[in-house]
Amino acid sequence: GTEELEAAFQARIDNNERIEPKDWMPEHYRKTLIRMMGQHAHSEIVGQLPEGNWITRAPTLERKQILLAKVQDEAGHGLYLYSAAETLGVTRDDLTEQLLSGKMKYSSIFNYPTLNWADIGAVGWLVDGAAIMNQVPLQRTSYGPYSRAMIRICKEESFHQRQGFDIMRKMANGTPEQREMAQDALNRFWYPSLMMFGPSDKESVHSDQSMKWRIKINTNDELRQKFVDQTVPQAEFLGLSVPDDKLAWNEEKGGYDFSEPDWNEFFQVIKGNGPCNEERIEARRKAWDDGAWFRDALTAHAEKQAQRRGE
Ligand code: FAQ
Repeated sequence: GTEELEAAFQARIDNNERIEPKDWMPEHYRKTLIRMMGQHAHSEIVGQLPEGNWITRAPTLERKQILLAKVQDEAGHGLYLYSAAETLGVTRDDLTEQLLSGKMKYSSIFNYPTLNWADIGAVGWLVDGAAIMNQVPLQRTSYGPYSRAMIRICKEESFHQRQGFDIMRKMANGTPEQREMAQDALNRFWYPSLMMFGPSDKESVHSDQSMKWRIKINTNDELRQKFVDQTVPQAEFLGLSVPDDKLAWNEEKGGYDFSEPDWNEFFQVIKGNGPCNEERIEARRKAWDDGAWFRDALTAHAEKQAQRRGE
C-alpha cells in the first residue's frame, strides 16, 4: 500500500540516495519540488530584469561585456531549472502561465529597483552571495535533476558574486560621490537580501516537511545567519557600514547578532505589492505575448513534418 511505499521512500532519503524522475515519489514531494524549482527558475528569468536595466549604461566596455555575460548566465540557469522541473511532469508553458497569473512566485528581491551603477555591484555581491549561500547546500538536495542543476549553477554564481564585489571595491575606493553611491546601494539592498532566505523559521510553513525529505538541507534562519557572518567582514573590508545599529559580534554563539528585516514589507512584496512587481510581471507578459508567433510557428512546423512522415 501507499504507507509502505512512503516508508521505503523515506528510507531512501534517509540513506542519502538521490530520487530520479521515474522513481516512485509521494505526490506532495512532487508538488513541493515543482513549486520550489519553478519559483527558482522564474527567479533566474525575472532576475535578469534589474541588471538588464544597466547593460546599456555600464560605465566601460569591459563592464558591459561582463554584465552581459552574467545576465546571459541567468537565462541559462532558468533554462536548466525549467528542464529539471519538466522531469516532474509539468511543462514550461504551464509554469510560465502560473507565473503570469500570479499563482507562482519568484524571489522577492527582484521587486526592488536598481537605481544607480553601484546597485549592480550590490546585486552581484549581496544577491548572488545570498543565492550561493542557499544553493551550495542544495547541490545535495534529494531530487537528482535539481541537485545536478545546482552544481553547474553554483560555479557560475561564484563568478557573479566576485564580479559584484569587484564593482563595489572600485566604487568604495573611488571618489567621495562613488563611495556614497556604494554606501547607498548597501543601505537599500541589505534587508531585501536578508529576506531572500524566506520568513523566519517560526513562520516558514514548508521547512519541516521539506527538511524531512531533504529537499531543503538547512532552515531559513540558519542560512541567513551564515550569510550575515560571511558578509559583514566583506563590508568592513570595503569600508562601508551595514545599516543595522544592533549589529554586534556575539562571542558565545560565534556569529553576529543582527536586526531582522521588516517582515511586514516581505509579506507585502510576495503578495505582489512591492515597488516593481507590476513592472516585472508586465515585462514577462510582454515577452511571452511577443513570442507567441514563434511558438505557434514551431508547432505548425512540427505538425507539417509529422504529416510528411505520414504520422
Ligand atoms: N521570495 O515555507 P517557506 C537567484 C514564500 S536566487 C518570494 O519558508 P520554502 C539567482 C514561499 O514560496 C533566488 N517568496 O518556503 C540570481 C512560501 O510561499 P508559497 C531564487 C518567498 O520554499 C541572482 C512562503 O513564502 N532562489 O535567482 C521567499 O520552504 C542574481 C513560505 O516560505 C531560490 O528559489 C522569497 N525570498 O523556503 C538571479 C532557491 N521566501 O509557495 C539573477 C530555492 C519564501 O507557499 C540575479 N528555493 N517565500 O506560496 C528555496 O531555497 C526556498 O524555496 C526558500 C523558501 C528558502 C526561498
